[in-house]
Amino acid sequence: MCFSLRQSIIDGDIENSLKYANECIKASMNPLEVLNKCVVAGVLELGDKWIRGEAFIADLVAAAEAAKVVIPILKNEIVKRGGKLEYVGRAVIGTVEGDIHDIGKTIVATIWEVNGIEVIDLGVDVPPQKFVEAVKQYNPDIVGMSALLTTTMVKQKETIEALKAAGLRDKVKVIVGGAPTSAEWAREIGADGWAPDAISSIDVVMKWLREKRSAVGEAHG
Ligand code: B1M
Repeated sequence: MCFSLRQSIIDGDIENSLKYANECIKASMNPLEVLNKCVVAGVLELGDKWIRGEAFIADLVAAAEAAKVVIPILKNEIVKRGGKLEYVGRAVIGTVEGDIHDIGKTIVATIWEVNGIEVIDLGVDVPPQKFVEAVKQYNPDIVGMSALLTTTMVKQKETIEALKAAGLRDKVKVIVGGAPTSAEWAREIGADGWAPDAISSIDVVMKWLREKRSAVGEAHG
């Protein structure tokens, strides 16, 4: 079943991707494992083919679309199996300006949501000023930025600078991620945190939310 789902993602076949994702759920497979081993693995396998010249960009786009249709179904299942529904914090997330890769960002947003974080997803190609406006509008605890290109990583830095210039930097914790980024890069640009994948990003942001709650508790106690 996982193999069929992975193949449907590779084929960019939305109908079959939905069918096999639902079959995986009916068979009581772990939805997080299905996400990683069947959906993400399919996109990455196709990415490798593309690098070898065995697939076209249009194939990658179709695979990404199929993946994004399946992600909400798996998310619902994760919530059903005990993911949190009450919000413990709020985050604004987006893929930085010039970058349209959004599968990783969407998975990070999904994992945050099922752990009880209200997520405002600004989408892709988000300019620094749009992050600034979103912080003013939504007053989040966390700002998350994803970048998949070495040429767009610098926008994470520019966004942090824009937050500083707007006097908002101290109001939020900033986490950055995406394949070309690293802990060292995060430190260099003045982010508060970095995570290599969606699952480990939860430890980072939950720690911040716990610290914030206990600081508020102490102030009121
Ligand atoms: Co593009 N692409 N792409 N691409 N693409 C890469 C990234 C590339 C590495 C492929 C390669 O050459 N080896 C390469 C970048 C090279 C570089 O800069 N170092 C590349 C290139 C060059 C390009 C174009 C320039 C190609 C062209 O047009 N000539 C172009 C750029 C478009 C643009 O953005 N302006 C382009 C276009 C595309 C598609 C549109 C076709 C498609 C994206 C579709 C979509 O997302 N809707 C696409 C894809 C699919 C890929 C690959 C194959 C897969 C990316 C992906 O979805 N990975 C990718 C090669 C690869 O990664 N093997 C490639 C799966 C995803 C789950 O992982 O996004 O890494 P990832 O997210 C992970 C972690 O990084 C982390 O957690 C996630 C989940 O665990 N994470 C965070 C991510 N964000 C985080 C944020 C956090 C914390 C953790 O906190 C906020």
